[in-house]
Amino acid sequence: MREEIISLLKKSSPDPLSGEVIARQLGISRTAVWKNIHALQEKGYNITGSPRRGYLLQKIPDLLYPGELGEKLHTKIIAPNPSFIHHYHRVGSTNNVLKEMAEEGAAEGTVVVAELQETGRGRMGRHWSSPQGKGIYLSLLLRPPVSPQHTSPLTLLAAAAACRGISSVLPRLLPGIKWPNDLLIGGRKVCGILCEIKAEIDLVHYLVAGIGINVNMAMEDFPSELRQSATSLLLENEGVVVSRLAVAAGVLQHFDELYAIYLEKGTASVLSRWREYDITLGRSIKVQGPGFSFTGTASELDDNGAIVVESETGERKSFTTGEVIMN
Ligand code: BTX
Repeated sequence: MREEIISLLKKSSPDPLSGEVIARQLGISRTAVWKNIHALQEKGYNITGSPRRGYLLQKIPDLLYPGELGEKLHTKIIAPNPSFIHHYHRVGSTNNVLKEMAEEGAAEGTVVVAELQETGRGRMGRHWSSPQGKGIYLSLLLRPPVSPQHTSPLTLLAAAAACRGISSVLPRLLPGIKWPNDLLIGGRKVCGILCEIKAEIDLVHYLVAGIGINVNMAMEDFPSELRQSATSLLLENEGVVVSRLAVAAGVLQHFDELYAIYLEKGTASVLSRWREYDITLGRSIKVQGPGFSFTGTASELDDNGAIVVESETGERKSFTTGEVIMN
């Protein structure tokens, strides 16, 4: 009912709509209209009411409500309708919430978004800073018909989709991808991606792609240890507030398009999109992870998205996981 009221108010805007008309169109009482308007105001919608003119929607909140996000999407697989989107004001980690849903049979394309993560996770058990209402914390569920060893391109796909989503709202900003999927602007991290899979040897049950984007953080919103290495879209946008709804919708829209291409045409199509944003290849780097470290020049991506590194002595190694440090 509330979504129907919002929809009527949006259609009528910038003119107000009387309680009587809303009540008649939705077949409810004027008291029910008033109660729903009050509930919407509590949810952050700025609706003014005057006894003679009626209700006027002044502003929608920049919260990632399914109705608002869904309205901006024209997707086929990822959140094809708003019922695929699950919004929380506060969670531990959106990846954890979505993994539980996946275990219970949630469909491919299900999306979880949150305003705040208490225990947002990065790779290898690291923490992801997720202050309330400042960033985008979203996870989406895929059930790709591929074997587990062929899922690494999907993490690259998530990075390319995030770059495209950001650029669709802020074309002036030029995010680059540090392999495999850190988005940097001016050398500082603006977005991180955590993909987790559940699989058997030759069958993927599901993959959860978690995307965290720093949108409206001022420098003081970051913990002090991140202030040298992190940035936000607001900071890169000369302090002008950025619509989280628009960025989240842009990312989901581009994810949907790239995933459809991936399903139809395979990995090579993803790698070419990823390369458009790459800032790693050709650079002198160190790749490290549990029990390994290798220094050399990032020479290419192999057919599966692994990075090939060539040392000074000509030794070549490829890595499917690891942390890249750029020299
Ligand atoms: P990562 O392991 O590449 O990055 C984690 C590291 O990045 C941390 O150790 C810290 O140094 C730094 N860091 C932490 N928070 C931020 C931040 N907000 N901005 C910049 N740097 C930061 C990256 O892992 C993967 C992050 C995925 C986050 C999403 S949010 C939705 C989903 N749910 C969830 O729990 N994780 C994902």
